This record gives sequence, structure tokens and C-alpha cells, in this order.
Amino acid sequence: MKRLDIRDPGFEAEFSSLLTAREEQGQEVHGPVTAILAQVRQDGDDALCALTEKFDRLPLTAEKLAFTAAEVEAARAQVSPDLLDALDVAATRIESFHAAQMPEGIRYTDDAGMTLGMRWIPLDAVGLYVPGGKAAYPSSVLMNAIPARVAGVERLAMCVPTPDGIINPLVLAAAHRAGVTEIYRVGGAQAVGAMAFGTRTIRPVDRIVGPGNAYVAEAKRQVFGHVGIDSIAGPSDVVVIADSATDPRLIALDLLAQAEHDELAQATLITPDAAFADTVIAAVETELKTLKRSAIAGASWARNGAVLVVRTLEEAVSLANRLAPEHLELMVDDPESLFAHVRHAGAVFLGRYCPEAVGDYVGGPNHVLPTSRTARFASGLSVFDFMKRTTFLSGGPDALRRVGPAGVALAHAEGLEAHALSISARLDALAKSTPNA
Ligand code: HSO
Ligand code: ZN
Repeated sequence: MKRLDIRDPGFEAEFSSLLTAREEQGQEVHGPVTAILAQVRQDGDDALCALTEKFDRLPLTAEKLAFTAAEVEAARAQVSPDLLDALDVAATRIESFHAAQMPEGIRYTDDAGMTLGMRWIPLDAVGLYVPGGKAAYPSSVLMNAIPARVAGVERLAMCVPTPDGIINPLVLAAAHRAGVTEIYRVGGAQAVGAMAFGTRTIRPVDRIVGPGNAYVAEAKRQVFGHVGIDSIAGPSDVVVIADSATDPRLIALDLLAQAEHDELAQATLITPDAAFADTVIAAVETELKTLKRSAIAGASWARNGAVLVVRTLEEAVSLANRLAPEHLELMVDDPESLFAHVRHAGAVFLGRYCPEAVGDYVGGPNHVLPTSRTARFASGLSVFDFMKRTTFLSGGPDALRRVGPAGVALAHAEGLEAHALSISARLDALAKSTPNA
């Protein structure tokens, strides 16, 4: 963990090193992924079965690729009613927030008499990748699937690996609650290939979303262009701005909630109170003694944790803007006044009783957010990721008379004669049919 004070002469250099991307473990995956995608394209379901046997130790036939409705029901029956209720609370809140995002189209008639507009249209089919094993978060199933459903996507296909045939029943329960009806027990690059190119069993989709390991990320990169993909997530991060009126243990837990995701995760505290900074650092060490995931959280905190002491809360916000965090907590008396100055953050959590973990599960806004400082130019997952825009233009003779001549002039200037004639021939015809116009 780095403890820096903005008054120290070396601060700027040290702070800059926090801005540089954390290194992902270098894995040479390009070649193997290209080979897997080619195999899936060529052999379809047979390739999926062979690769699933090889990587997940699960012998399969094409008929067994999809989970049946009865299998999904059996998985739900294994989940406690309390957990099913919790899923429902989360799903209902995610649905209503995303419903509120639904955009209106545009349609207006301008003074040239042209009617112009833009229409939002949902994608036909979306593929959702869900990691297997340890990395399977049922909450992420909701966060990826629900916006697609709310946007009006008709077909949602989901792929999840089941190593040794094992699946987390809560993942299937979440998929069921989110309205996913097509679920395949396939993972890795082969799942991405199947959804992108289609096989006999898995029809192709138009966009693939969802987190995955290095192979899945590389496969998404390689199929991009043929289908759309979401942004590729880097390690998760949080910046907590806190004053000394907040219980230091709560701040320590917020930092650790981020750190426990991944050794590469980054948790940063910014505070104007040096003594408070030290109390939080001590509280982190105390909590690390008992946390279940203390090995991961401890490694993340040791390697990437940071505590920045500043002069004022305004200074804290300006450092946060430079860090462009995925999550920003404002644990202060008057979070709104700080929020007014926030420019770069994936999601902001205002007030001492609104920790990031609430947003991970039951807030309503999406927890799939821009990582690795991409909040400078990118946004979290939303209904917009599952819709596209079609513009339209509609005009009659009067509108053509008004705007056409300028079009003809520009077409000539570009040396595009057919373009010019396409307009001028119509103008000529109009002039002949209405000689006085
Ligand atoms: N904080 C993670 C999402 C998550 N947390 C899922 C718990 N489960 C990335 O925003
Ligand atoms: Zn989380």
C-alpha cells in the first residue's frame, strides 16, 4: 500500500504511477484462441462437444449442450427461498432503473419542410457469457441480462462452462429470473465462437456481452466486427473520499470489498485528515486478519492499495477525476456538493450509508462499469448497449427545391456526377411539371 501526502515534494511522481495500468499476467492466448474459433466455425456442435470434454472434463453430445427447462427448475429448487427472494429484490430494482433509461426517439419537421428523425431499435439476439467456477457471480447475470430484456431484445442466449459438470444453481436461478430461456453448458473461446458464428444448436447472435477470462476476452476481440461486443473489463477499482466523521472500520471494509475481488483490484482512500488515514490503514490490517478472502484482499491492498492525504475535499475530487475510477464513494457530510465537481467515474455512491456493495447487488444501476480509467470516455452497461439507432429523412418536392441545389453543388465539387444528377434530374422534372414554381 502506498501512503502519499499531497504536500510531499515527490507526490506528483508517485501519484502518476497510480495512473498507469496495472499489468495483467502476460498469457499468450492469441494463437490458441484463433485455433479454437476456427475449429468451432468448421465443426460446429462437434467442436463444442470435443472442446468441452477437453477443457471442462465433461463428455457431451449435441443434444446435451442446452440446459432443459426441467434442469433449470431443478437448480432453482436447490436454492433457498430467502436467496430466491433476494434475487427477486435485486432483479426488480435493476429492471425499474433500466426501464427509466429507455430513450425517446426524435422526429421533427424543419423549416425546409423535411421531416427528420431517429428511431431506437433493440438488437434481435444477444449472447451472454457467464464465467464458471469461482468467478460466477449471479448478480452479474442479472446485470447483463436485464438491460437486454428491458431494451426489448427478443432472443437472449447464455453460455456458461460447467467444469466437471458442476454449475452454481444460483447462476441458473438468476438467468431464469432475468428471463433467459436458452442456456448452454459451454465456456471459453469456444462459447464465444459458437455465439458469434452459430452452430446447428446455437444460433448466432448480434452482440456478445459478459465478463470472462483471458481466453474469453481474446475471443471477443477476435469476433468483434462480425458481432458487437461490450468493453473488455480490466481489474476492478474503487476510490473512497472520506472525512474523519466516518467510522474508519466502515471505510476499511469498503476498501476491502473491492480488494477481495482480485489481486489486481485497486482500492484508494483519499482524505483530508492524516490521522484518520492512519486509523483506516490500521483498521484494514485488523479486518484482513479475519476475512475469508484475506489472501486475495491482502495481496491487492499490499500491491495496489493507496491512501492519499490531501488539504481539502475539493482537492480530493480533483485527484479522483484524474484517477477516473470505476466506483467513487463520497463518504462525507455533504456528498452532493462534491458530486457537482465529479467528471470521471463509472458510478458514484453518495453518503455514508450507501457503500459500493449496495450498487453491486441491489441498487438498480448497472455494476458492469468502465475499468482501467476508461471512465474518461466510457460508461457502464445500460439499455443503450442493446439498442441501435436508425435515422430517417422524409421530404417532398418543396423540401427538395429548398435543399437540393446545395447538394448538387457539393456533388459537383466532389466529382460525383451521378450524385449530382440524382438530385438535379428530380429538380429538372419538378421545374417542367410546375413551370411557375
Ligand atoms: N464490484 C464488481 C461487481 C460485483 N461485486 C459482483 C460483487 N459481485 C464490479 O463492479
Ligand atoms: Zn463487487
